[in-house]
Amino acid sequence: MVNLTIDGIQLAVPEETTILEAARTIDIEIPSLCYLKGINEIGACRVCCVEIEGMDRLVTACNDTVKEGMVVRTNSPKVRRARKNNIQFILSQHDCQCTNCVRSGNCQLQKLANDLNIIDVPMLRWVEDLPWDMNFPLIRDTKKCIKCMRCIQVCDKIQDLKVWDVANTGSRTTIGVRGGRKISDVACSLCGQCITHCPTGALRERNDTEKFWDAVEDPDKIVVVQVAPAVRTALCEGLSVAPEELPVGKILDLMKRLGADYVFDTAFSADLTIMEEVSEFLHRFKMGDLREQPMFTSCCPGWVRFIKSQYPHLVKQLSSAKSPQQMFGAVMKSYFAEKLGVKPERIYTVSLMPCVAKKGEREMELYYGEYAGHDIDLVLTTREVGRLMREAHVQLRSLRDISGDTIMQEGSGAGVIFGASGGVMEAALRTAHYMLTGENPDPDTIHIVNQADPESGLLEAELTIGSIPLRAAVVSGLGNTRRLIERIERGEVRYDFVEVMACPGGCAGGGGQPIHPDGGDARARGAVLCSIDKGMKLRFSHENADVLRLYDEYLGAPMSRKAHMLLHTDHEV
Ligand code: HC1
Ligand code: SF4
Repeated sequence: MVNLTIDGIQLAVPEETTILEAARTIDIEIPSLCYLKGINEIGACRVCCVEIEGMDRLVTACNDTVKEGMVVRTNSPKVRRARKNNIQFILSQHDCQCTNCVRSGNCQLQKLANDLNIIDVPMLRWVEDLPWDMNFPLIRDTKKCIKCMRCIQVCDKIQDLKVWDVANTGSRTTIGVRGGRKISDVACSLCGQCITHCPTGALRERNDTEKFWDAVEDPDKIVVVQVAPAVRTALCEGLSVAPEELPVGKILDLMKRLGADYVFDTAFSADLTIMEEVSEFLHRFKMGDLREQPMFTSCCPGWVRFIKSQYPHLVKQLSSAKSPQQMFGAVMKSYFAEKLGVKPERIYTVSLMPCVAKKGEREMELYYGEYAGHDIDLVLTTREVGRLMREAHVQLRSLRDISGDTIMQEGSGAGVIFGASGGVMEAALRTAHYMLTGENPDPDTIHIVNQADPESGLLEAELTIGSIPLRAAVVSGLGNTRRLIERIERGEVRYDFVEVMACPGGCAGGGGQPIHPDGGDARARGAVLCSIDKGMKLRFSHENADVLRLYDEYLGAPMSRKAHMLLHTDHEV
């Protein structure tokens, strides 16, 4: 242990502890901006500077470690002046139009400037402004970039894609797409992790909220909304209330209040995905086609973009089942349109998703009978839903906990856990057990969802269903995924079925979720989904009465010709 004094308080901490972490153990919060524990500890912004007795120069607390006998001052006049100067220097190169910034009220720079009592905006120096494709789902505003390097580090260390790099030199130094290329020309997975780790408004999703207002105003459009599993764990965060205070039923009511005609829970189509994906898996598995093993889940569009750009030879191993988002749209524009007696073109499908890549996934077209456009017309992130709610000044206390509309009202707990890493696999294994043995397993004995190792993002399971041995793996985070795929490719491990989610922790940690200074807690959000599942009567996708009716009245059976045309896709095209 190392003994030191911080602001007159004596303490002992393990060797190699940074001054910033040591101070936190005694509840002294040293202000920081670029710091992200374990990911970005480079002292770039110098906001965490502190004074050390006996040293002339100030040191950065985020990457300087404690020394025996060290005396640290975190709040001396010299420190306060330097900290203020450092923030003023950053502000001098920053577009300070806070009033119309998407991060206003949730910007770490804004908060720090305010906390440090900075009321004079220093003279604006020249601010770099690189051009950007505003149609791309991920938007970068260089004028808001503070060169903290978090995006570079997250994309490199967590997602292993290295999309961002330092651009220009000297006073024009900024961050841009590596090699000066266009974002649409590089292998961005659209996971949005750089957005949720950006301290300012330099990165955001494309704003699609106006399209929603246009749709609900259009009398020819029938606006049909679905709410993804992970949205119900996080929308509450923007309102600073507990998840129980904003259950999915209230989100459905919110969307009706905003003008939607019909509202549904994506858990319904997650159950439908399970029916198709498990049937496909068992078919591939029984055929013993090892060329095609393991079969990979395909519901995460960040992962699908990743495998297509990084491992194109493995794309054939993706399940051909569309994601729940896409299946929902396909069913709406066929079965549901028929039930309503309207043309598919009148149905306008909106998805509320914790995800930025879903905005890219919607480009997938629906080919069925006559061409009917896209399965999904509009994708809004959890953050955009929060903005719509504020814009329409809907008060949380006025929302009622309603049910989704018929005839896609039911969603099982298995569908709900899709939103946490391991949830798709657990839901699939519940139904695979039933399909193989004719009996339901005890769902509480399959421990997969939200159970992956926090370090590696990986969970491996060997299980026997009936008399059939199965090897499954679950992984989240694209860097973790790359490590797993390389082990599979080297023949070190063998699996039958692998679930991959691009964002650490799964959709709960999605790039469209509310933003927190430390990136947010995906595992805590996942735990909310697990407890919702545990509290539900319906725990199995294959017992969803509305899904069964859909097969009965319309699709025939899982993997039928009609199911194939509507609910599956060819990822290799
Ligand atoms: Fe997801 Fe999915 S779980 S991909 O994370 O399969 O976005 O929540 O909606 O489609 O159901 C996201 C979440 C979501 C799909 C489902
Ligand atoms: Fe990298 Fe994901 Fe950001 Fe794309 S969205 S740049 S892959 S972190």
